[in-house]
Amino acid sequence: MSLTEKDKATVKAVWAKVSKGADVIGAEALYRMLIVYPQTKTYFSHWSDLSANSASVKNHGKNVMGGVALAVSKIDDLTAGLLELSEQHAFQLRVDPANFKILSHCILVVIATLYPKDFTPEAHVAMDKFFCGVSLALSERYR
Ligand code: HNI
Repeated sequence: MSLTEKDKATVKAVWAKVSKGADVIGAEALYRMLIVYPQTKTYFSHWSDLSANSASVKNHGKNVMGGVALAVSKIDDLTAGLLELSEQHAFQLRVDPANFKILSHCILVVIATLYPKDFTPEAHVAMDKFFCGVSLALSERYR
């Protein structure tokens, strides 16, 4: 499953193209997760408004994509690079790690819909492997 040097280069190239739209990707992916996998709404019951483009969804979408940007910068050692985020999700936020795959999938779908030309099969497989690595790294502290 580990990313090859070619995968890493592809992820960085895709990220260079889409990162300027990171806030929009984050908000849309988060909203999509809440609609398609409504069980995920339990983690956000303290928000007053879970609708598309609400301040909470926009703000948290931005936070999540900040985490993805961090992951791209730590792509050579995702486990160490995301350890603090893993710690937070495991012990403070208590998010079931199965949900990392769910949100990763939603981010992938949104990138595909917003950047169809850049989302080639090669980009798809590299990004899929990257998000698998991110999900695994975020699950580290649950062990
Ligand atoms: Ni997640 C907070 C990154 C998946 C529920 N999350 C954060 C923060 C970052 C982040 C960054 C802000 C931390 C801080 O305040 O210092 N989360 C990520 C990343 C992924 C992810 C990179 C996966 C790609 N988080 C998930 C999933 C859920 C989730 C799948 C639940 C379904 N995260 C939360 C919650 C918070 C959170 C809840 C606190 C938000 C708040 O407003 O209270």
